[in-house]
Amino acid sequence: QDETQWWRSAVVYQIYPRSFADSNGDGVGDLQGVIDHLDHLVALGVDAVWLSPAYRSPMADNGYDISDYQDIDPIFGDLATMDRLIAEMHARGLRLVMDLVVNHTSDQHAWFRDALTGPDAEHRDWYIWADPRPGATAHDAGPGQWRGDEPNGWVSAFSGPAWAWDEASGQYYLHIFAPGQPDLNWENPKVRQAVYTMMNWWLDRGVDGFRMDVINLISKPAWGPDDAGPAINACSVGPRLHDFLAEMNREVMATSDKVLMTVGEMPSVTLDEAADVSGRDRHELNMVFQFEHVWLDNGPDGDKYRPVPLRLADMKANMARWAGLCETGWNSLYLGNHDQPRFVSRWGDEAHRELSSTAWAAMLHAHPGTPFIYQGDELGMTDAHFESIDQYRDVETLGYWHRAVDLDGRDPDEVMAGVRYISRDNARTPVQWTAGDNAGFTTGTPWLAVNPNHAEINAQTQVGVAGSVFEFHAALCRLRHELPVLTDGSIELLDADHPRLWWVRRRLDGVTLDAVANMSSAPLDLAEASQPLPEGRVVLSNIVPVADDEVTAHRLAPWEVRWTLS
Ligand code: TEU
Repeated sequence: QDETQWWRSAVVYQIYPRSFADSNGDGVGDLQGVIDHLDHLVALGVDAVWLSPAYRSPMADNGYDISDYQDIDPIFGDLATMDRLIAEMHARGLRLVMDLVVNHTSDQHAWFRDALTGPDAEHRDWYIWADPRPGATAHDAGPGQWRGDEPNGWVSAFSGPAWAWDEASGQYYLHIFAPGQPDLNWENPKVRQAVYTMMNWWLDRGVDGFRMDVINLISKPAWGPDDAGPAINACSVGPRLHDFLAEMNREVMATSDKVLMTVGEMPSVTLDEAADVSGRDRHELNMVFQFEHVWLDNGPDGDKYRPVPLRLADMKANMARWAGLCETGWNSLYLGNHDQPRFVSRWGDEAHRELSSTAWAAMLHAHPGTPFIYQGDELGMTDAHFESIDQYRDVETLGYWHRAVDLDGRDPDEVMAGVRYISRDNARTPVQWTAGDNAGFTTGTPWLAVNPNHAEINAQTQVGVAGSVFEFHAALCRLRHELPVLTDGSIELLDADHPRLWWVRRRLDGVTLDAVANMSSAPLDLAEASQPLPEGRVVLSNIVPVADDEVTAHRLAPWEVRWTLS
């Protein structure tokens, strides 16, 4: 492994601490719970962990609303536990990538509380304030509802206006997400310096990098009263984004004596923009999380709660296209995280759960870029399958439901179908460690219901057990470290239009890796492929091979995936 670019050949595991493991019985996962399960990650063979926010927070958005960047929320532990986590990880050769949420703070952050004291407050200009729209009249409206004189028509990512009214000063403040997540004003150099100082403080504590939450939104565009639509689109890659990231790189990353990993989460980013952010000679970030492939099944107007079926050919084309990013910059590879449903439920087939989850994972890992495994996906965990809206906790889901059902009067059954498909809570149910009570996640009452299928799907029955989904993921990690072609090889997409066959060919220095999968629940006759499968050494498979079987040679079983090296 080339230490100066360790993140190119790494596999990263994402921990959402609230749902990972609870050590003290309060029903919420915590940092001690992470420490207790580090050997799970060693057995899996990942290189680094991205830890979703554990900072002090009133939890309006499960920690993506931070009230103190330099403290740990008591529900997760304290700074001493954090220091122990870093030490225990480093002792096992694991690196820690912290979540950095600096597009916005919590409305309980000391900076915002000061800003609220009035237009002359020291921190007033740390946030984004605007007068009511001239000439418009306001009516009283509940929190999160339109008053009628908002500065413009930007819509928050969690439904409703992106502007919240401050009665005391007679101004609105901008919040692209929840009202409890006011956007920071990055035009103010004091804001930027405060962020860099805080990042360096974490680097001094030993962290190895940052995953930067919606970092493409920090530079706001010039806007007028007639602007409308999702604020998240309007604010993507604003005019000074590259200046800000280059400055951050100079003030933080370049001053570190170790090689950090930085990944910018960037909804709506284009391929060209991502190439600029991650360009090797530009010194901004190492890589990006782009969103195009997880939006392919969004419905009309990009409404993800009115999903349409995924066409595999679209996914194949999209991933092949984004692979191009790795020529000059770098891409990250993911199918799921704490904001997406479980990919096995979404795009696989739970009736073929082990096969379809491993087929998807293998095809993801076959692409150029750094793969991310979201907690539980290495076990083939499924969606929550909640029956009633009362079971959901996610601020985005509940905001959408309120708007669609209570305000717009849509049919609850229809809205519920969308929620069940796409809700972020699908992937936030507790990690299933055992078949026992609460899946071994907690001795108390879990904050979000444990999936009853933990009786069948859990770590205990998979770790060290040949043929399990877990051991398949361990093989993916191993192969990443053994085969340079996975990191550095060229890529070719074969049979691009085939609706069920996924075939990717990687090449490097005379070595060819063919990743071939049947992405359907029916057998696939290989005569349908445009060329014969190459003979070679099978280095990865999710079925038990039948020696010299004529049938297996000429067809792929439902959801069979095969990596062949020649
Ligand atoms: O998410 C940003 C984001 O754009 C989406 O993933 C978001 O979940 C929304 O569904 C878009 O449809 C990041 C975090 O990952 C997410 O958990 C936070 O809620 C959000 O930023 C705000 O900090």
